[in-house]
Amino acid sequence: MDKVLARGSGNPAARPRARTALTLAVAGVAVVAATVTVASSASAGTTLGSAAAESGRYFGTAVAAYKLSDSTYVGILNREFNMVTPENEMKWDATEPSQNQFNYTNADRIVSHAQANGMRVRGHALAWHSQQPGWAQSLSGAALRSAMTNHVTQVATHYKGKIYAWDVVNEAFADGGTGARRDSNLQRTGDDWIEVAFRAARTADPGAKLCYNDYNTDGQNAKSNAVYAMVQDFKARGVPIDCVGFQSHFNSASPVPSDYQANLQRFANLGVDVQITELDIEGSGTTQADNYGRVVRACLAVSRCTGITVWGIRDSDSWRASGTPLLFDGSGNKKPAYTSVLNALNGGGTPPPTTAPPTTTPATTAPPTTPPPSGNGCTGSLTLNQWQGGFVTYVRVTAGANPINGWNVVLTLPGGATITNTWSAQPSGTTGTVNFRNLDYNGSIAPGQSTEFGFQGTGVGPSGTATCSVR
Ligand code: 9MR
Repeated sequence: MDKVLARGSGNPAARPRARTALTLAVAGVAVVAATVTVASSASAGTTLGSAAAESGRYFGTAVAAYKLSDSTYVGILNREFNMVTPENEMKWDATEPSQNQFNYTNADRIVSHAQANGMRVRGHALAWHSQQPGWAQSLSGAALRSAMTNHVTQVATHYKGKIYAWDVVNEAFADGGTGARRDSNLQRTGDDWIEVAFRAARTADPGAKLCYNDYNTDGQNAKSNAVYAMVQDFKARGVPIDCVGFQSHFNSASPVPSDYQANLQRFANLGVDVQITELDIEGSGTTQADNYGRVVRACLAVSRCTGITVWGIRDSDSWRASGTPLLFDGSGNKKPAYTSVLNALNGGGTPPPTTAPPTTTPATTAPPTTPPPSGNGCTGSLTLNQWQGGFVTYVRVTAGANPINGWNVVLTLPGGATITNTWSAQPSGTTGTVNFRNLDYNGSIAPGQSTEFGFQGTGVGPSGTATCSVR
């Protein structure tokens, strides 16, 4: 389906070893000095794009055409990224400033730059209530519907074969607790405007993945539930949809949701790809870096999360520049958030904190007169996040009075529940009574300390406590 041979794209299974060998060979004499970096992962990528490609994913950025003459900007773009999204140049106002008169000059510059440098392109956005040209803003009813269909058809045809994925429809749902569609001139043409746009896009470019894209849908809430229901309905009725984009614009008022990964996973379970499409996180230093790491690890944990796009390169390029939300500072230097993202892509940040064994020397005096606490030696407590038709359960495993070096948690799922995805533990099955065993990195827990694993499923999830035993 890919028409552009992308740097770092293709069959994930075929690439990593070859790249590793090349990287190490090129590193040559520098290997000794670089031991600390290289040793952490035999196949570590050294740029965002190459690190993401190790797991078959892309790492992209929004690009503004007028910045393609800025050498610092282009240097970072070409070095780090293997997907680009035109930040404004493919929007309706830019591509069809007068009705049926199309202008692709700036969008074409970005597409040409991408093709010349082995990057793929996410098209953004065919149908949206915002950034419409004035002539479209003043249309309604059948005239607007037909103008929209024509726009989708013309633009998707112009770029046929050059787009990895299109944001066919952007931001069509309202914020707040209603789960309603957002009011707009497009919405007032009838509820079916979204599926009409998707069908027109499929007809025009059958090779592009077709995405629905929105914000404030990054965790489970009324808005994301409404998008979920739409995707479920589209899949059931054969409306062509291949992916859902999660914009992921975060700040202190809108932080990374605790169920971010679970939310990506429940959409993936509907049979669509999920993509993080406009990531930026306001902040600085360690806090910002940690949040970026969480987002990247969430995507990596969801097999159908196919890639991540940040919404700009340097902080100064951001639509929210004052919030310094990106991976490079205004001078183009890598920020701690960059390192956190690269480490996460390379798998370096994955293991949850497990507490080191106590460093105090055991007492050499008289043996204890009371026997150490007996029993199972660990406990398992469950936190359930339930929604209609699905759930995520987090299990906290806590050691008793003695250190433990391996654990088993056994619990029984309610009838009809099926596990679809587990992280940080190895499950024995997906229904009924399931035994979860620690992984290599989280079996050892110091006295009184804990670690956490989780699983997602369909149906009603378990809650309460689980039986924990030491291995
Ligand atoms: O980053 C874009 C900015 O340059 C534009 O002025 C703005 C106008 O609406 O759109 C910004 O990009 C938006 C994207 O197209 C859709 N999701 C929200 C993004 C940030 O506003």
